[in-house]
Amino acid sequence: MNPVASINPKDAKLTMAHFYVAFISLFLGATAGLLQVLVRSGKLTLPAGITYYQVLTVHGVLLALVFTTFFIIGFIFATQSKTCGSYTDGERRWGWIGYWMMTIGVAITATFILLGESSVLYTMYAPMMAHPMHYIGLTLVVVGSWVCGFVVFHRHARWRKENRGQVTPLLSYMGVMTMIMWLVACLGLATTVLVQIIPWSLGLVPTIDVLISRTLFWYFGHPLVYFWLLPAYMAWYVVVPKVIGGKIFSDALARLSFVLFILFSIPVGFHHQLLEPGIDPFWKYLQVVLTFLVVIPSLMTAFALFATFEMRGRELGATGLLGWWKKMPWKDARFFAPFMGMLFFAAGGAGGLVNASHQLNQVVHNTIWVTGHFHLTVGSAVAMTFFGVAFWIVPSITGRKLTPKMNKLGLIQTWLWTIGMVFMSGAMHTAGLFGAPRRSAFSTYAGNEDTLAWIPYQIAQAVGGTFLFLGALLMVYIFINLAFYAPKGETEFPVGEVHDQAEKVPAVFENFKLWVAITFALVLFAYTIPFIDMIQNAPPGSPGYTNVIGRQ
Ligand code: HEM
Ligand SMILES: [Cu+2]
Repeated sequence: MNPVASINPKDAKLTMAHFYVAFISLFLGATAGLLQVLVRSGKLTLPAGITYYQVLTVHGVLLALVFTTFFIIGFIFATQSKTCGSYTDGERRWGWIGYWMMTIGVAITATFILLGESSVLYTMYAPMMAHPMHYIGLTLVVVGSWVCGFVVFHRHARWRKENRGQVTPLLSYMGVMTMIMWLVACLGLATTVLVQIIPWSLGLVPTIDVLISRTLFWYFGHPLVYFWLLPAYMAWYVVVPKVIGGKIFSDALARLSFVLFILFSIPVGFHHQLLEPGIDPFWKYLQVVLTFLVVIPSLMTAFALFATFEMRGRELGATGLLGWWKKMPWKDARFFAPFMGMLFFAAGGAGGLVNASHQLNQVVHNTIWVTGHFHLTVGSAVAMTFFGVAFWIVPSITGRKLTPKMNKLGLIQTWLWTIGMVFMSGAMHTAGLFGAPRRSAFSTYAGNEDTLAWIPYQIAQAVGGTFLFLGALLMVYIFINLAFYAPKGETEFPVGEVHDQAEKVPAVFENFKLWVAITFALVLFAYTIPFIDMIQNAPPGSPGYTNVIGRQ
């Protein structure tokens, strides 16, 4: 083991184990993405009986669920070990138990997707029905992630006990908040999977209530996107300021924004169901209002980040409104990648306002616009931030050096992703406005003229997707180099300090019970009556539909 590693090498091993799964998933998921854009351009037909839905299931599950979750948990473990101090042997053992549960779960689910038994996409909407083992595998992933969550809670509580009265390390606090959000969100997923879907896929019950299942899914599905985003915010609030040589604008503001994200991202799942019959418009309206409240912490974040940039720029002598721009370390991949992610996030956020607006949603619902949207948010803002983190965290915790060559490749990687995403996402947004559907293979719809107009955009999408695929390959190459081949040595683990003039941190932020209680109160407020409605007016359930011959 390397003595210059920036965290306890045993903790580093646990984090790296998570990262291996994450980057293998990135590689396989990006390969699926390339196949999708090629199929949709009309230039490729999938060979050997592989179906478009099967490939799309691989893509969604591996990138949106596996890459993200494994990277996030690895990242939270490393940042907590760095800022609170290393885990005890007992804590670490539980970390490994969680890791193996998740990894075995992924292996089971991946097997059944590859066998063609589970082409139900990553949202696994009923009444599409997968093989029961698909759901059982995913259950293991979720339960494993909970085990990891409890390790994070335990380490944080131990720090508090050992440092009574002091403000907890910001990164550890943020890790705890992220895992709280994840646990509360997962209650919805666990309910539909354990109570409805698994018994139905096993044939124990003949039908499923689709509306309830989807509602429980989206109760989970929206906070899921914030589970992806909050770790990127951890990097933006705490790591990026240090990378540019500045200070965190305000610890209290960062904590407040995390609290608000929890409150406003759980009781809002209906904004994914605006066109769902069977939900009273009033409750959709209410959840849309709660959705728009998330603008507050988003703008707080944007303000804090750009304030940090400006303060640092002025320290370095910048003047005028945008003088700081020239003072930023553009040649540092640890800065450049997350910064481009932030820019993409601003665009993605604007599109999100469209999605969440009831009337505009009618135009874009289920079109490829939506896919364009979330490739800006999770596919760029989050993914590029994670790449930017990987550039330093991998060598830092394994006791290696981020060489100038890898830094340069990191800059090229960021450009590939940026160019690819501008093309792909731009084409998706535009074609979506013309009505091109998401989740569809290539079709000329019997020569219908309106649909022929989509084809140029689908070709642009394929060009962008090819750049992205190259970007993903380069990222995997950089990861392997940093993990196994980079020279031994020290790499900074950048943890920002708070600005001297920042406000003190009020103790109430540390009152997790209070935030969870308010969250549940909001959830009950937003969901109780609609659920009573759904149960009282339940339609007859649906049998399962599958593309597998011989299974019903
Ligand atoms: C090589 C890079 C990528 C390419 C070429 C790519 C391409 C695509 C395409 C063409 C679709 C839409 C297919 C359709 O609806 O018919 C899609 C869907 C999707 N992508 Fe990507 N993507 C890439 C990277 C990512 C990343 C990094 C993430 C997330 C971290 C991601 C998450 C998703 C998700 C969640 C879907 C929706 C799947 C579904 O509708 O079930 N993609 N991608
Ligand atoms: Cu949402």
